Amino acid sequence: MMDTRHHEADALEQHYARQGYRQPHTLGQLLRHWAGQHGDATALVAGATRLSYAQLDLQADRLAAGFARLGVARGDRVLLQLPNDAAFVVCLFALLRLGALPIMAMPAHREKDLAALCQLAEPVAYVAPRRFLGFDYLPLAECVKRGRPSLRHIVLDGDAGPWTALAALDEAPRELPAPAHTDTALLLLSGGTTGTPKLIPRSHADYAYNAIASARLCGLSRDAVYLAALPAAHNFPLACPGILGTLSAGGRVVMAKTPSSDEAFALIHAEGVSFTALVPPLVALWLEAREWDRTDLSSLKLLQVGGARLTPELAARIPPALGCRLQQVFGMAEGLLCYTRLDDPWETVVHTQGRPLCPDDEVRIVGADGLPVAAGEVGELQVRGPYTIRGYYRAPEQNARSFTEEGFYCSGDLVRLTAEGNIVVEGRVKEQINRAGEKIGAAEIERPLSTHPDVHNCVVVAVPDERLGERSCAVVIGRERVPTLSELQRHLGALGLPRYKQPDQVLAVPAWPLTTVGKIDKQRLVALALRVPAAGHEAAG
Ligand code: OOB
Repeated sequence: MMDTRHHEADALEQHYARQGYRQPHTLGQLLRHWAGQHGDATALVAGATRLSYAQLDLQADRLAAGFARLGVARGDRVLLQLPNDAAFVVCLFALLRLGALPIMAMPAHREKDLAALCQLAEPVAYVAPRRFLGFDYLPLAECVKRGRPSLRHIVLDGDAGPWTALAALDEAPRELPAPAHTDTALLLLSGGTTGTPKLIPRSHADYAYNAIASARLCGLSRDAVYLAALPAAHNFPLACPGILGTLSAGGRVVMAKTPSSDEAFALIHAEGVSFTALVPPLVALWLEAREWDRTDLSSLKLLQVGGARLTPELAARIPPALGCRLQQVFGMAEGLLCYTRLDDPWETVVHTQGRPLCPDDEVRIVGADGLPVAAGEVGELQVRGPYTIRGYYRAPEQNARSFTEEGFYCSGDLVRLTAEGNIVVEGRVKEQINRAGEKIGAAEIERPLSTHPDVHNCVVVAVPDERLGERSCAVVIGRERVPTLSELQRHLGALGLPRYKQPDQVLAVPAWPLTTVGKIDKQRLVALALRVPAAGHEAAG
C-alpha cells in the first residue's frame, strides 16, 4: 500500500516536472537572473530607500555572507519577523541564497506565538526590527531566547543593544554552498487559527512557479508597480503574485509600513502603483476613506481581494470608489490559488472566487462521507497539485488528519462549483454550529441577518454551551444601535428561518478584532461571547 502510494507520488512529481512546474532554479538564483535582465530598473521602494535590481542582488549576497559568518547554514531555520521594509526583502533573499529556511512570522506576533514556532522549528537565529509601530522588539527577543540554547543569535534591524545589528552583517560577498531547487525554501504560517501553529514547507521550485504563474495570469510586465500593503510575510502579498511575482516581471515593489488608507493612497499616487492586494475588512476601510478622500489614484488598475469572504455588495463598490478592476483571490498558504481572470464577466468577478491557477490543480468537493458531491452541491474542498504541500512541517499527527491517502489536502473550506467551473466559498467546515446535533452553517444565519436595517455588519460564531453543545452567537456591528435578540429573531422568523437556526445570543461590538494579516478574528469573538453572562442568550426553542 505504502509503496504504491509512493509510486503514485513519484509519477505525479515527474508529470509536474514534464509540464514545466519544476524549473531547476532556486529563488536566490532567480533574483540573480532578474538582476541580469533588469539591473538598473528600480526593484524596491521602502520609505526613502530605493534599490535597483542590481543593488538588491548585491545586498542579498552581502547579507548572506554575514549570516554565513554567524554560522547560519543550509537547512538551518531562522525566525524572520520583519515588517514591510527593504530589510525584509534583502533578508529573505539572503536566507534563500544560503538555503536557510526563514520562518515567516508577522510583526504582530508576540511571545506566545513565537515561542510555539521556536518549539516546533528550533531556529538558530531570530531577526526582528528593534522598533516597529511603537513596539520594542528587544525585550521580546530576549524573552523568546530565554531557555532556548539552540536559538544562538538575535539580529535586530536598528539599535541592537548587546545583540547583533542587521547592518553589522553586511560583508563582502563570497562563494557559498547553494541549496537545490527541490529543497524547502521557506516555512509559511498556516492561516488556521487553531491553537498550535502549523508550518508550511514550500520548495524553491514550487514557490517560484506559484509566483511566476500568478504574475503571468495577472498580466504583469516591467510596468507593474505593486504596493505591498498587507504584511509581506503572508503568502498573498509575498507570492500571489505579490512581491516575488512583480520582481519576476521586472516591475517595482513599493512597501507600505501599514495598510492604512492614508499611507496607501499617498504611495499609490506618489509611486504610480498599478496593483495591490487586500483582505475584505481593509477593503471596507479603504472604501470608507474614499468617501471624502480625493487623492488621484488613477494609476491603480487592479485590486486583488482575498483571504476571507468578500460580499458582493462590498465588491460592487470597489470599481467606482477606487477606479480599478477587481480580482477575487481564494488562496491558502498550503498551496492552491484560485483567481478570477482579468477578462471574466463582471458577474463572475463579483459572485465567485475564481478558478485554479494551474490546469494540474486537482480540486474535488466531497461530502461528510468523503465522497464527491453532486454537481453544484456544497462540500469540503480537497486539493492536490504542483504547488500544494503534501504535509505540514514536523507534524505527522496533523498530517494524518489533514491529508488523504492519495495526497489531497483537506482544506476545511466549504465550497461549490458554478456551471462555468468557478468556485464559490460558502464557509468553513468548522464554521458550523452544532446546536444540539443540528448542523447550521454560519452563513445561513449571516445572510438574512445582514438585511436587518440596524445591522451594519455581522458574523455568526459557534460558542461552546453546556446545554446545547454549541449555541449560535450573532456578533453585530450596529448602525445607530444594535437590535436586541428578540428583534433579530423576529426579523429572521419573518424571513422564514426556522426557530432552531435563529441565533441564541447577540453580541454587540464596535469594530472587528483582526488577525495578524487583517482577517476577522473569530476565535476572539467566541472568547468575547463566552465572557458575556449566560442571561444574554435566552435560547430559542
Ligand atoms: C490566504 O491564505 P491563508 O493560509 O492565510 O488562509 C487560507 C484560508 C482558506 O482556507 C479560506 O478559509 C480562507 O483563508 N480564504 C477565503 C478566501 N481566500 C482565503 N475565504 C473566502 N474567500 C476567499 N477569497 O488567505 C490567501 C493566500 C493566498 C492568496 C490569498 C489568500
